[in-house]
Amino acid sequence: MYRIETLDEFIIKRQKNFSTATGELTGLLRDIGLAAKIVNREVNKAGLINILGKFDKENASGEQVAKLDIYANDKLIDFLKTSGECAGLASEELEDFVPFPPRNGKYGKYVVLVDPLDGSSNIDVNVSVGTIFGIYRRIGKEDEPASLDDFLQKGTELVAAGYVIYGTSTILVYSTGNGVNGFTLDPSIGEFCLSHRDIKIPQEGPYYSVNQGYYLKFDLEMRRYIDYCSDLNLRLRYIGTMVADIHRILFQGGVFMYPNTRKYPQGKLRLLYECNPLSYIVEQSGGKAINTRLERILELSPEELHQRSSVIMGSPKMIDEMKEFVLRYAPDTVGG
Ligand code: AHM
Ligand code: MG
Repeated sequence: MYRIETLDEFIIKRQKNFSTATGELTGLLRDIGLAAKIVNREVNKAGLINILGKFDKENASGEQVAKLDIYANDKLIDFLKTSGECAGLASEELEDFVPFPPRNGKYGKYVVLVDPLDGSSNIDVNVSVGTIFGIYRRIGKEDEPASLDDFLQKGTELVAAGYVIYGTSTILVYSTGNGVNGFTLDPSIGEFCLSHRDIKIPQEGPYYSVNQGYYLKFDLEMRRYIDYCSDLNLRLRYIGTMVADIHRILFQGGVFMYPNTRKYPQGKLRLLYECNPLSYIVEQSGGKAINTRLERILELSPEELHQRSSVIMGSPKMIDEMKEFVLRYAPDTVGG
């Protein structure tokens, strides 16, 4: 008989496959799942209560943030701070990382990076938003508090990453480096239930996702590639919530691009808590993720918390095709 499998059950079952696992990462993932449920509750009732609107402050990247961003940020801190497994959190909403206090004299083994509410400009109009997270094992010792170096690790060092999409249903997708699985929140029982086992991105797909409004601000090679997508009659879909655009591509195939523009010469999206976790998921599902210099996103060396990057990710065949455009039109821009 078919029996549902909850996120907690799944995480614990996976932990048992690793004889050396101590349960700390398991606890951390469960805490993130719990925080996601609380954020989901608030996102769902955002239209009903007076939580919408803007605070009179800007986030660390100089953009206006909606109140729910702060709420999601605070909930993640609340849940992770007391968990004991996490030594600190860095977030799009905070200029500096937050170190967490020790438990029983020991600091947590892991640090977490988050974009608490991705796509926040979509909240006011009832369009999907998301949460993105990446987890690293700390470089520092357990008797020392978290330091910046713990957070400035390459994406290749991620031990787990994922996202939550608050859409027509709420889905949590994550990987610990052994494939990608998705869990849909069943509101009647308040549990994330395994709904998408071992997600594999299609080799190619019918969608391209880019803010075409910036077309004239992109470099020539990206314009030529976008022309090519259009010539192929690929369908343009751009939600303005990266999580939602990637979610579509993960299941139906396609390519997501946020190239550098004149306004954002390094790209707009943040390497550590937007590009890296989603690149990890895309790669774990069989896809590829690179920047416009054709460097693998996960191999980029971060220098600061809020570092930006250009990004192109999605179905592997399409990324390979995109590379050809860069090599043809701008061979000199290609990185080492
Ligand atoms: P946010 O995390 O501050 O909401 O911004 C990130 C978002 C991505 O989710 C989305 O792909 C992009 O910024 C949209 O930017 P633009 O409006 O420039 O196309
Ligand atoms: Mg955001």
